[in-house]
Amino acid sequence: MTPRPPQADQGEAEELVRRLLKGERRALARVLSLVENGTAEGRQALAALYRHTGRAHTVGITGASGSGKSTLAGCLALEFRRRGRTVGVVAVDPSSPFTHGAFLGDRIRMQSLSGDPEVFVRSMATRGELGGLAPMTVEVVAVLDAAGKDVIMIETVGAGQDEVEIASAAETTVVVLTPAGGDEVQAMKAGIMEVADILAVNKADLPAAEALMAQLRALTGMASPERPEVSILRTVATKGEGVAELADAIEEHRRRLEASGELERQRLERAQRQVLALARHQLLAGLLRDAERDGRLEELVRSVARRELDPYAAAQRLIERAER
Ligand SMILES: Nc1nc2c(ncn2[C@@H]2O[C@H](COP(=O)(O)OP(=O)(O)OP(=O)(O)O)[C@@H](O)[C@H]2O)c(=O)[nH]1
Ligand SMILES: [Mg+2]
Repeated sequence: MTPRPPQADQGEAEELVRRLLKGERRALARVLSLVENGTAEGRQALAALYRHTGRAHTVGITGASGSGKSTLAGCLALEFRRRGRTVGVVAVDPSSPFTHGAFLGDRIRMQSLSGDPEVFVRSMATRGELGGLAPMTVEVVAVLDAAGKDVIMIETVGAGQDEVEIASAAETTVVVLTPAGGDEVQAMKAGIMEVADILAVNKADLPAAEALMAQLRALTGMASPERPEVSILRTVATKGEGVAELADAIEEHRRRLEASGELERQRLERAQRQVLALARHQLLAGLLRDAERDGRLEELVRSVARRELDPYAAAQRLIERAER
C-alpha cells in the first residue's frame, strides 16, 4: 500500500467539508464514511469541520432491545421536522437493519420521512467493542452537527454501563421503558435514574403501563437531589401518541440546561474526557508500537511471568523507554 501525499488528502478533505457545510448530502455521506473507517482524510475532515459543530441538540434514546426506540425516534423525527428542525439519527448497533421501513409503524409517516432530505439516518456497528457506543459515534455526531442538523438522536440499546456512556455523549437522555419489561425497573433502576433526563414509558397501550408510571414516579421521587426534575411520559410510538409531549420535554430540557449554565459545564467535561481519552489512546498506541517492534514488550512480559520482575517495575521500564 503506497501512502498518498498528505497534501492531496488534505485538499480533498477540505473540499468535502466545504460541500458538507453547504448542505450537500453526498458530501455528508462521504465524510461519514471516511470518518467511520478511521481514515486520514476522515481525521482531516473532522479537524476542518470541528469549529462548525456545537449547534445541534444531541439526544440519546436508550433502552432495552425492542422497547420501541426506533419507532419513537421516527415519530420524534417527524415531530421535529414539523417544528421546522432538521434531524439526524445515529442508530448504534441496530439489531435489525435501520431502514425507514423498520423506523415507523405506519406507511404514511414512513413515506413522509423517507422523502425528506432534511432527515439523515445512519446506522453504525459497534464492531465488537465493549459498550453501547460504537468507537466513532462522537465523531459521526460531530459531522451531522457541522452539516447543520438541528437535532441529532443517538439510538443505543442500553443496559447499565451503556446508558452512562450515552448520557455522556448526549445533552439530553431519554430512557425508553415498557410495561412489558417486567422486572426491568428493579434491574436497571440504579443506572437509569442517574442518567435519565426523561423517562418514556412506551407501549403504554399495553396493560400495566399505569403501574409502571407509578413505580417510576416513586423511584424518581427517591432519586438524588441534584436530579429532581426527571420527566416521566407515556407514549404509544406505533400510534404517535405522546410524541409531541416528548418533543416538548426534550426541548424544555435543553432550555433548562442552557439557562442554568449546566450545558456549558457539560461541554467542558465532555471536551476534557475526549481530549484525555484520545491522548491516552495515542500514547499507548505509540508505546506499544515501539515496544513490540524491538521485542521489548515480549521480553518484559516474560520476565514478569517468570517472577524475575514485578509488573510495576516492568510498566515503569516500558514508559521510561518511550519517554527517552
Ligand atoms: N404495542 C406497541 N408496540 C410498539 C410500540 N412501539 C413500538 N412497538 C413495537 O415494538 C417492536 C420493536 O420496536 P422498535 O422500534 O424496533 O424497537 P427498538 O427499541 O428500536 O428495538 P431494537 O433496535 O431492536 O433494540 C416493533 O414491532 C414495534 O412496532 C407501542 O407503543 N406499542
Ligand atoms: Mg431500533
